[in-house]
Amino acid sequence: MPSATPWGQLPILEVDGKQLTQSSSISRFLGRTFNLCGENAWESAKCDEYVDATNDLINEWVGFRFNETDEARKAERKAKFIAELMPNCLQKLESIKEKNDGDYLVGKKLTWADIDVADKLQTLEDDINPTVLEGYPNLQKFKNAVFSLPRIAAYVEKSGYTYKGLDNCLGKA
Ligand SMILES: N[C@@H](CCC(=O)N[C@@H](CS)C(=O)NCC(=O)O)C(=O)O
Repeated sequence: MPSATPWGQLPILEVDGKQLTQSSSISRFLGRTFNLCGENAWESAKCDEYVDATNDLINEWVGFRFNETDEARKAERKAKFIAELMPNCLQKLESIKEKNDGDYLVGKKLTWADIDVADKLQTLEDDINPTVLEGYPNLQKFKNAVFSLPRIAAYVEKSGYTYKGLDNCLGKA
């Protein structure tokens, strides 16, 4: 049966009757539209770097969490994720944040990468363990700064959005 979506997947953003898919493409488009790509081409590229690097981590999380069907392999991949892949990535982000003054990852202003990465950190807290950011004080501060932005806080409050929420939707909680 032909898919109802362009690539057979969600999310989809619809703008003026046109469809855009792929979460990072959607986020980057919104970043450009709302001037959240940093002050210059370099800052824009650093946004891409941080989002792509954390996509690698999250793709592995999706791999064992949702796609892996062999239970032994799932447990093995999850253990490696918790012991190695996630702490390596969090440590790198911690030092990136430590070196950048202010609240955000790139430059002095909020970028789409901040929203993307803060959301991924929230996903890890929701799905792996609420304590995953312990030992990463700069990341905790960063995530809180993003989620305290009034319009983001209002959105989270209204939607009740977390990945636990997604599991509830899928009947897996
Ligand atoms: N690379 C894609 C991955 C999207 C993806 O995996 N979407 C899942 C839901 S989160 C999906 O629609 N899967 C199809 C299905 O479950 O039938 C993106 O970042 O948007």
